[in-house]
Amino acid sequence: MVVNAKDYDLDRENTWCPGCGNFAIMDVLKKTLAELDLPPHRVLAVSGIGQAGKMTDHIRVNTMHVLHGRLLPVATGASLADSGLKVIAVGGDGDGYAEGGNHLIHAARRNIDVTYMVHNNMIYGLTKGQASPTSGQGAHTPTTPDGNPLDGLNPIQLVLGLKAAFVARSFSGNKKQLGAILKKAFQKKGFAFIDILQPCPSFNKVNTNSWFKDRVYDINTEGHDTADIVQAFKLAQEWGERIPTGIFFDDREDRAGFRESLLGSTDRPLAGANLDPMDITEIMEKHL
Ligand SMILES: Cc1ncc(C[n+]2csc(CCOP(=O)(O)OP(=O)(O)O)c2C)c(N)n1
Ligand code: SF4
Repeated sequence: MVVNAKDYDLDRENTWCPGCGNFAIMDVLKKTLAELDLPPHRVLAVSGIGQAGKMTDHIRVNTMHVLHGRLLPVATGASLADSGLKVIAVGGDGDGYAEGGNHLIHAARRNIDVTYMVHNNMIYGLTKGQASPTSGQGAHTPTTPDGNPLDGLNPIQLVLGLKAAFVARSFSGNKKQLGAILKKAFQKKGFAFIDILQPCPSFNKVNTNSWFKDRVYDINTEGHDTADIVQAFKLAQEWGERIPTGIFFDDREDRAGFRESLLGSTDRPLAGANLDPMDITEIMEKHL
């Protein structure tokens, strides 16, 4: 089957603001799925509430638009239930690092077979610009009118610390790099995490497209060995005049995914698995 990027188009009104980084990310996602010849019926995109989460309104694959912060539990269930699905989770930095932060921790340590794309615009876009976990210290937002007293969360360090199978950062303004990273992420077995820097021209007037463009550089073209997690940690500490992007860590160990750990097999649907259920009649009778 030969799939074209246009096969993923959905003709629906789009409410993203002009100049929003979400357009480029969606464009690259569709092109990458086509490059990998993944037909729409074999893909499930799960998104949380937010501007990034609206992606599932505009891409013709199986979709679930779920509660804010809860996309990873749903993606976990779907990837367990059907090994034939390519499961993608898409959300914002608020969705994934604030309300959904606990799910991120356990998705990474369980090594769920999901590609997780976080559109990181360093604020809450949909709800009009409040501070998010990645907002920088001093950022003036409606919830931090005197400047954010906290330092921004570093998602790359966090997820490297969880030894996720694949850890990367890209930028919506570098479609070539984003496409190459997404392609590798989709081919990775286990949890593949990509933090994608994106401008929100309507509410983030500091971290603009040119602000990112002036700072980002590619660690892979500078020779970073993606098997070296210690060096990855060192690189991940950098944030300021230079911002490292690229693949930080690509685990060479063929670790079991969550499905394999639970079911011992990667190709059986959950419904067909022999889970050896125990008889709980005695317990029920004792306590009812
Ligand atoms: C359970 C729940 N909590 C909070 C909200 C309100 N809410 C909706 S979107 C959002 C934050 C959006 O920011 P982010 O996840 O970074 O995505 P963006 O819109 O910037 O892409 C919040 C707090 C909600 N809808 N549901
Ligand atoms: S508010 Fe920001 S994140 Fe939302 S669509 Fe507009 S530019 Fe994009």
